[in-house]
Amino acid sequence: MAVLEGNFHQGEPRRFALVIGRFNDLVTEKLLGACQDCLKRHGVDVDPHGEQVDYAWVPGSFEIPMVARQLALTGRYNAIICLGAVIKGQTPHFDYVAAEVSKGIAAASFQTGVPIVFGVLTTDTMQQALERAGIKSNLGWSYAMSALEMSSLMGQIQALPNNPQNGLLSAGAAPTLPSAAVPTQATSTNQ
Ligand code: INI
Repeated sequence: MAVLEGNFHQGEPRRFALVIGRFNDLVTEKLLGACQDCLKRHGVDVDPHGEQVDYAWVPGSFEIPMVARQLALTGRYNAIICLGAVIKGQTPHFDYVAAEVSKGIAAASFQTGVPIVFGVLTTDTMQQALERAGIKSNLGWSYAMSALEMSSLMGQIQALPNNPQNGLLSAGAAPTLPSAAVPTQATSTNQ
């Protein structure tokens, strides 16, 4: 039997997508900076013209889940990191946006089998958001760590003996093809 535990170093190069909300970009750009720093220091080439990280900018957190799901369905990524900042205002708008982005990201991850990191701050004030995006700590770093760990863990699950998803990676697929994108095919195949 096995103990399954993700690690933070790259065995083989992995691919990541970052989905970033422009709304409150004072905060989201700081989350992005720490996220890139963490990935880079763990050996990931974060250059947008490179082979390992793609970036998708969306208007606000509400749009994050749809884009994250579409990216996950491409089968191109080992993990996706969503970065947003939802900050309470004078109206209930905050509640709608916060509820949809959290539910939507969870649903997208669950439906696609690709780890999608919930890197969306939900705070009462801009001060609280900034404290979590660089003034005190920067959660962007932790979100990148979660993506590294989860992509590694999912790779280990994929490699388990007798996993019916194993044989389904197409012969010509890139070695970095995330196994997580495969389960929908696996369920219809009797191996
Ligand atoms: N989007 C955010 O990312 N953070 C917020 O705090 C926010 N507030 O409070 O309005 C916000 N709204 C925009 C929303 O995400 C959509 O982009 C917009 O409603 C268009 O669909």
